[in-house]
Amino acid sequence: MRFRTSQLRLYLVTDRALSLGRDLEWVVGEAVKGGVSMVQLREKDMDTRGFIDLGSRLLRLLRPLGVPLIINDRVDVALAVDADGVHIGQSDMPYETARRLLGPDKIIGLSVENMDELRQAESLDVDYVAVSPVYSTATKTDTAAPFGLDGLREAVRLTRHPVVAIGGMNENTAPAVFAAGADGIAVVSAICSAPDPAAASAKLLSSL
Ligand code: TZP
Ligand code: MG
Repeated sequence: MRFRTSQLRLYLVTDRALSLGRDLEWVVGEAVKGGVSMVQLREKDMDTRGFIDLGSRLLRLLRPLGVPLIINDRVDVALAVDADGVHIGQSDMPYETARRLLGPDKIIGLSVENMDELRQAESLDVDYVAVSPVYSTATKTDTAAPFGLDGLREAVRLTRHPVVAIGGMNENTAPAVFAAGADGIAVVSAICSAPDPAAASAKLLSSL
């Protein structure tokens, strides 16, 4: 077993630029105190050395707590730090290649941006799919058309994989997303940009 589906429930995706100048380790530590159950380190512009350093530090924080650390896009960084897995998108390394490099025991999550991609993911042994985006969001503007709640419900019906909802997740949107059948929400700004990331995480969980 690579992880428990329940660990997808509150999934933090990091963004240093949205963390109000605070140290990312602190933000992640507080978020986990508030109940975050999985963490994805997402760095789009960091050099490889820095990415590996930061990943190693987060792993030292998270592993003793049993919170999986997932690396966005970079299979090499995930291998270098012995992270728990990777999250890939449709133009990243193909699933089969990532699985071959990472082996059978690591977590691999895949973003799907439409129903065709969701159907294609049925033949892959991915650990979860991220329905992206559920709502449009200022955090990522180069997204596909939002699924909306109806699209999310349809995605949950179609797929055999656990489903994570991403895009515009906050304490107001989360309850309906879970009611639509999502196993988890992946959250950037509602936690990274919160004045108190621990309180924000706890409040998100208590809204469900
Ligand atoms: N992928 C699809 S939407 C998104 C990513 C990384 C950003 C979600 O950010 P927020 O602030 O939780 O809406
Ligand atoms: Mg990607």
